[in-house]
Amino acid sequence: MATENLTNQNQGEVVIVSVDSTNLRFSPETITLQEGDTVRFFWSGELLAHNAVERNGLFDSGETSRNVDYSYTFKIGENGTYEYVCEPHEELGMIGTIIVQPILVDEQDLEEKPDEDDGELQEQSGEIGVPHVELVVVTGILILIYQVVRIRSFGGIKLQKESNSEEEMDAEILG
Ligand SMILES: [Cu+2]
Repeated sequence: MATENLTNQNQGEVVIVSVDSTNLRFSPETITLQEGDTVRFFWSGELLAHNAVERNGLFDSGETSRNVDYSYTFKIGENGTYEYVCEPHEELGMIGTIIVQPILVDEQDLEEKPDEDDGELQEQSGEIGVPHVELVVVTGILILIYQVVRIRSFGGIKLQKESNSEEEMDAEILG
């Protein structure tokens, strides 16, 4: 299922490899593709007959020819570096390289998702941090209020004692 999605998402580029003016070199000699992309070996009316054969047989354009139009599409999972040769001219250095990179689209999605999670976790810890500061401030204010109330109630007790002695004096006067 996932593989089908990857194939559909990737439109696939086609990169053409031909033979250069020396008649003994692929052009370009090295190409870089992504999985799903296609290499197209294409030449016509060449002086010499050539072919393109991957060293491990992954692709093979067949018999050497002065006119070749052969394509190979790299499948998902076929990332890697591939060397291919023109069989009659390999010893003369007619060798090419294809670098096939894995598709990055879904890897990027996978990389982005943990980043988003990290961001959420950081935000959450930030939210926890703010109440901590508020708690300290509120505790400090409560301690201040408690002390103010204590001082005021001591004053109140003194006032009560004073009024008590006044009452006593009144009682003495009345008596
Ligand atoms: Cu050749």
